[in-house]
Formats: sequence, structure tokens, C-alpha cells
Amino acid sequence: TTLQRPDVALLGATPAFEHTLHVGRPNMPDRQAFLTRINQVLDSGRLSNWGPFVQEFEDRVAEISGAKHCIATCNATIGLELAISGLGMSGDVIVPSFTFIATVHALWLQGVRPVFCDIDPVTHCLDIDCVEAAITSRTTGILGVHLWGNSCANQRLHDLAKKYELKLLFDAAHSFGCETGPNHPSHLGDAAVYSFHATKCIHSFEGGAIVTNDRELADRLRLMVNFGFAGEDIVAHLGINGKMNEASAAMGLTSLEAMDQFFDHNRANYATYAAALADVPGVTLMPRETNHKHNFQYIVTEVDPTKAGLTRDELISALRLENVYARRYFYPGCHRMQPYAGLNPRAGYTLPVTEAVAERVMVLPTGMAMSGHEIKRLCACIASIVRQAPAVRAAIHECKDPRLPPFPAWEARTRVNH
Ligand code: T4K
Repeated sequence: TTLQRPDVALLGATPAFEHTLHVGRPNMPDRQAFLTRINQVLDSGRLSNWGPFVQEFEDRVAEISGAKHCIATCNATIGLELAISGLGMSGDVIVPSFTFIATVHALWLQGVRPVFCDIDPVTHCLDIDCVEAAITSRTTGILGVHLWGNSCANQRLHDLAKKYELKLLFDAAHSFGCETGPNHPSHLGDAAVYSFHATKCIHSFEGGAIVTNDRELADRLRLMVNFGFAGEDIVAHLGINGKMNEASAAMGLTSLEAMDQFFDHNRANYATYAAALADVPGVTLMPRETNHKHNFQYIVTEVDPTKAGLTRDELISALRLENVYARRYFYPGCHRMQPYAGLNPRAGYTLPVTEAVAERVMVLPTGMAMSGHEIKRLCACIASIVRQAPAVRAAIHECKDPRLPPFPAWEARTRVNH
């Protein structure tokens, strides 16, 4: 027998990548264009409080999302809180558990109780049947999440909100620039909130925006985002400081100029992943509709341990030694995080799809920082790890490398027979 050279770092090979690959490396737009804007900001002395760049950014975001009004915010979490309060949500609001914790924290910080609802196994967005089953006399609204840029704004959800007279808010943090035909995020619901955090396809360092077609709501939110001020010394509403600043808007506008380039790069990255992962058993790439404009900002895979021979956590651990930081967003689900884990559950309350998906999701790096060549190498790495699953699995449990994720939950939960 000939001895094969190891090609998996955990089994003794050199790591596949010299530099660490991350999910969420910021896309950098044209530096000169950005610096020109920053110089304008500095020269003008207008740094915040609705300067010209924030106004221009709001106009551009409204235009791109097809909404009548846009209110830029310092981040999406504050944007969600403002929208929740501005819409008058109270009592219970139905929300998925499979989302970034900010969605749920925003409700709780506004004194609203989240009622967790299960998700669709394909889109990872709210399961509409579960939504209807969760509505009670305490329910005042639905907070849907367009997770990974998939739209949950379908007609049935809209009809449900109408039927039960519920407010309908969308956390669209992931979906800026995603057009999904008649289900376009901002076209349905009372308001939607985008994130322009550094890890998003279009970013403003930190930032967010609330879009709505409701004039009255927009006017209220404009007061609320700036302490409730209606004039120099007139406070007309409860409010906070949720404003975007001019430096962020300068980055946001410069990012928007590169939007097509970023989207095209991500689309090409997605296609490379799709081809390179097609034959890897047990590692499935989330399908995407390619006939709509989409930011392709999340490369979402699901790991089936019965086919891959490894759990998602084992695969992520093996990748860490290759200097690849794949992520298991949004494990373990908000309903198992504090302060929600102890919330009095509804009768018969279970989230089987959420819990199963939370065990399987692995998000891989994309964006301008990733080339097609690197993606192919990364996928070859995944294929090698899966091919040698039993040896890799044994090595993980012996390995004391500090790069392995530290928490105990990373131990294999699912036993696989080979
Ligand atoms: N709703 C949903 C559904 C969301 O996903 C989010 C945010 C929100 C609401 C709230 O939006 P914001 O209030 O943030 O606007 C990130 C982001 O902090 C967060 O914005 C995002 N969702 C969430 C999904 O992911 P982490 O835990 O991934 O952050 P971190 O620090 O681990 O960054 C990821 C990787 O990106 C790092 O390993 C390195 C790289 N990175 C990151 C930053 C910030 C860089 O290379 N440079 C950077 O500046 O949370």
C-alpha cells in the first residue's frame, strides 16, 4: 500500500489557508470616493443630525427598496425597537426563534413578550401555519424575519395580520437589495428594518434603516429617532437618539455605488459553492431563486451527520484547524437563550424544525474577500474532511488545539455509525 499524504490539518496536513477566512468580512467600496465624502463631512462641520449624506442615503434606500419613506438609524437593533414602539406593539408578538438575538431583544426591551414560532425547513422563515396557531387575545403583532435574504412576506401572512388586526413588522436585516417579486420585503407589512452593519453586503460601518409606506408612522419615527424633538425646544413624542451619523452615511452611499459589483461577486461565489459542494455527501447548500435580484450575502449549508459521517459541529471544528471560521448562526435558537429560556411556554409549545435546523446550519465565508479559487479550495477541504470522517472524528476528540471552539456544546451530539 502507498502511504497517502494527509490533506486535512487535523490529521497532520498544513492548514489549507495561511490567513483566517471569516464569515462577514466587510466589503470595501472605492476608498477614494469614501475619503472624498469624509473630507466633505469634515469641511462642512456637519457630522450628525440629518446632514446631507444621511438625507441622500435615506432617499437612495427608499428608492432601492421601493418604499415611500426611509428613516436611517444608527443600527438595525435600534431601528427595530423604534418600529416596535412606533407601531404600538404591546402584549405578545409572534416571532421566529431562529434569528439573530437582536430581533427578540428589541421586543423585550420594548416590554413586549416574544411568542416563538417554528420555521419552514426550506426558507428558515416563519411557518405561517404555526403563526396562526399561536395567535391569542394578547397578540398585537407579528415580527417576521427575512432570514438569509429569503422573504417571509407572503400573502398568507399579510392576510393573517389583516384578519386578526395585527401589526406586521419585518426584520429585513439580511435582505437589503433582495427583490423577491410580489413578495418584495418592503411592499408588505407596516414597516421593514434593514441592517447596514459591517458584516452586511452593503454597510455603513454600523447602521440601519426603517422603511415604510405609512406616512403617519414615518413622521412619528422621525420624531422618535431624535429624542422626540419637533423643534428646537419642543418635544412632541417619546424618543431616543437612534440617528445615523454623516461618516456612516458617507460609507453607506459609497457602498451603494458598488452594490451591483458586490451582488455580482456574491452571485458568482454562490455558483462556485453550488458546483463545488454538489458531490459532497451530507453538506447541502440552501437553494436560491436566481431569477430575482439578491445580495447572496449568506452561504447557508446544512450538515446531515448521517450522510456526512460528522456532525455540523465536528465539521466546523475541523475547518478551524484549516483557518476557516465557518459559523453556526443562530444556534441554539433564541428560545434557549437568556432571558427567554425560562419564559412560560404555551401549551403544546415545541419548535422541532427550529431545533433541528439549529443543529445543522453552517454558514461559509463569502463577499469580496473571497475569490473563486479560495472557495474551490475551501470546498475541496470540506470534501476531504467528509471523506475521512471517521479519522477526523476520532482526531477531534483527542485534539487539544486552542483554535477548537471551547464550549462543551461542541461535543458530538449525534452518534453516527460507519
Ligand atoms: N436582525 C437580524 C436577523 C440580524 O442578523 C441582525 C444582525 C440584526 C437584526 C441587528 O442588526 P444590527 O443592529 O447589527 O445592525 C454579526 C453582526 O454583528 C450582526 O450585525 C449580524 N446581524 C449578525 C448575524 O452577525 P457576529 O456575531 O457574526 O459578529 P462578529 O464580530 O463575530 O463578526 C463576524 C466576522 O466578521 C468576524 O469573525 C470577523 C469579521 N469582521 C467583523 C467586523 C464587525 C471583520 O472582518 N470586520 C469587522 O469590522 O455578529
